[in-house]
This record gives sequence, C-alpha cells and structure tokens, in this order.
Amino acid sequence: MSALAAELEGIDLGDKRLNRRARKLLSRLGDQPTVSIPAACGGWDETRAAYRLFDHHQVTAQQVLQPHYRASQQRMAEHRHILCIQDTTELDYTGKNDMQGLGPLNYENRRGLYLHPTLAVTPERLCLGVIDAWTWTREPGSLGQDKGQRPIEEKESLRWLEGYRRVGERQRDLPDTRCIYVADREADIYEIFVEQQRQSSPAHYLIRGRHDRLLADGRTLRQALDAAPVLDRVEFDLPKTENRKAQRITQTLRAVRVTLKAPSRVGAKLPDIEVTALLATEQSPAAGTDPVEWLLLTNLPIDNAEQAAEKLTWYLCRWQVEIYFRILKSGCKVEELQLEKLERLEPALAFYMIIAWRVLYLTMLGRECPELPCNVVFADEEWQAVYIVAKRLAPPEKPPSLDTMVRMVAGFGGFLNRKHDGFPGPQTLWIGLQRGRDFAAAIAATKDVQESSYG
Ligand SMILES: [Mn+2]
Repeated sequence: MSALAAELEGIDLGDKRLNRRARKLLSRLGDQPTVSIPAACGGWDETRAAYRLFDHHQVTAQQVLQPHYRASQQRMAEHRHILCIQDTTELDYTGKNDMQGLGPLNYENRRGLYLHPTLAVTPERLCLGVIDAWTWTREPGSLGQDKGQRPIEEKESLRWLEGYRRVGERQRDLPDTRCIYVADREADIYEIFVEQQRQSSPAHYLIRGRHDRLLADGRTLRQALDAAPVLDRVEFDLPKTENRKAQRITQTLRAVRVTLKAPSRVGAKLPDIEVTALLATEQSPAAGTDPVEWLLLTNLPIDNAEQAAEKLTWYLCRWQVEIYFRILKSGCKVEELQLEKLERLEPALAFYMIIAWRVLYLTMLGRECPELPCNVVFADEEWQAVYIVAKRLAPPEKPPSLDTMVRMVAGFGGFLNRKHDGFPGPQTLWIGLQRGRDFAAAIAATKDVQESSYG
C-alpha cells in the first residue's frame, strides 16, 4: 500500500470492494495530482470505476474523509499544542454549465461552491491533516432576496461557530493536547466567546478581531489597547500578497485583559465576557500606507512579552491554510474537475483534500524533522525509485533521511538545491512527487520484465 493510501486505512463505505477501490483511487489520483481524473486513471475502465465510486450513495465526502480525520487526530495526540486553523475558500466552476447543483458565488453569474475546512497545524507549521470540512452552495437567486431579513452572510457565519464546536469535540478526545482554534476576521463572532465559556473542556481560541467592540467599563477595545504599555517589538517577514510585495516589518505588541459588553440579540441575553486582546501594529509604515496590523482576541492570558509573541506567531501560522488552498487549486486543479453533479464533485474533492494535505505535510515535515528516516512517510518502492533515478546508484539498505529525500523529489520538480535555495516549496514537491511515482512504476515494470525473461 502506498503511504498515501494508508490515509484511507479503515475506510468504511459499507462494502469491502468499495473500500479497496477507494484506496486504489486515492493512490492513482495522488500519483498525478495535476492531471484530469481520466488521465490519472490511465484508461476508461478505471475512470468509469472512479465515477461509479463517486456516484455510489454510500460514498460521501464525509465518509471518504473519516479515516483521514482519525489518522490526523492520532498525529495530533503527539503534540502539546495544535492550532486548528479554519477558513473558507470559493471553488469556481463558472462556465461548467453541465454541472448540476452549483450555486452563485459573490455574483449571480459566477457559479460554484464554498469549502470550509479546518487544518490541524503545529506551532512549527507542520500540517497534521484536515480534521473537519464542509461545503455549501447558495440558492440561485438568494443574493438579492435577503434584504430586510437576515443577510445571507449572517446565516452563513454559523459555520464558524459550528467549526469551533467541532474543534471542542477534538479537544475532549485529546486530553494531553491543547487545541487552539485560529481564524480570521470573519470569525469575530461573540457567540464563539460565549461557547468557550459554556463547554466543559473547551478549545482555546485565537481570532482576528473585526469590530472595535464596546467594553463593560464604557471604553472601546481600541481605547483600552492604546492605553496599554508596549510589551515588545517583533520583526518578521511578511509573505507577499496580491497587492503587496514580501517585506520585513517591525511591530509593537500591546495586550490587555478586558470585559466585553455583550451585544444585544433578539430573544437571547448573552453574558459579558472577559477576553485578552492583543494588538500588533507596524511601528513605522511607509508613507501613505496603512500599518500592517493584527488585533487578536483570545481567551488565553497574555502577561508578558513572550506570551504575546507566541500568540502572534500562532496566528501567523494561519498562512498554512492559504497555502493549502493554493495546492488544492493550482496543484490538484480541483476547479477543473469535470463531473456532472455536485453529489459526484464532493467525494472527488474529498480525495483531493487528502492529496493536497500530503503535499503540505511533506513540504514542512522535511524542514521540521530532517533526520527522520524517509520510509516513515514514503513507501519503500517510492523512495527507492527516486533514489535510483536521482543518484544513478542502487538504493542503500538504510533509507536516507527525509531531508535528503524531499530535496531529491523536489529536484524532479525543478528545485535546484543550491545553498541559497533554502527549503523546497509545495510546488516543486507536487510536481516532483508525480514524477517520482512514474519512476516507481517504470522500475516495477522493468522488474516484471526481468523476472519474466529469467523466470
Ligand atoms: Mn477567510
């Protein structure tokens, strides 16, 4: 079994043959994540089998993801702190008019669905897996119809609270691990703070603030933060975004424990809640630009510079989910899937969610655990094939280190491995992994030929 198929160990689709087919398909798709399903399957029989699998009523995205959720939870148990990072992305299928069941995106004529996964990530940025995911579509015509009622965004915002509850369930199963729910401004929802106080062994939260909330003492959050002393100054590299280039910035950190005044809700009286607010703001932004700034809210205490810097570092790990979305879309090209209807698309997406996770995992695992023997995450035939092609030597008895292996694999994807190249990124790795599997297949075929001619 390939290392990837092992993620589906214990899958239960209600039928042994279905389970076996699902594992085989995951390997197939994972071997060539960037090509279409027919190309990855390499023939019509197997392609039809894949489509039949997606079509089967037992095969839902959640069924496919279940064993991966479990495997991820086992990996989480090995760590003291786990950031449970949640975010939404849109999957755009505009123009795929024969696909049934899609809904409008931000405009009525853009069509697709929304994906909202939770990734388990260590503070060292190693992604241990997807632990929760859901998808939804908007009703056609719903964008303009909500005037006067609750806007559609407000209804959809429930996903953050539900997602937080799911993380709380993980927390109950993992008594020796602290789970910290991490999310961006969209999750600045008072009900999450309330939920944290209601649960018996709740997950912590670390959420970027969107509102300048009112405090019980009559001030605003921002006023309280501005009055707090500077705890520390931190420097870090900001990755590039669409409208800004990568840069090194210095921020001041301030933190304050405050009591938020409960917002009023129709039909419910919410309690005032104590939270810690952390403000990281750019010390001297370039003229004419807004300071790079994060306002973070957490239930955790921040009493010193070290704790403040730690929370900021944790929040910055949120970037991993953006990389994950990039792997799904640019690497696995999930927006190019050609399937007839949503019920087929969702299980197919679930397969690619596991494949994309593995690329992200390997990218960071090589950095965090360079000395680990590579057969922990690569099957023997995988690492041996890569070794033979890269070194033109018979593979050693003892598997090489993970760092060596990841660099060799990424080399097949265009990574040059010079001193100043640092670590390979996900893109060189996903291309390299694909080629590595081709080598493994070629070598297996050569062995078959040799055996048949000598045997
Ligand atoms: Mn977001």
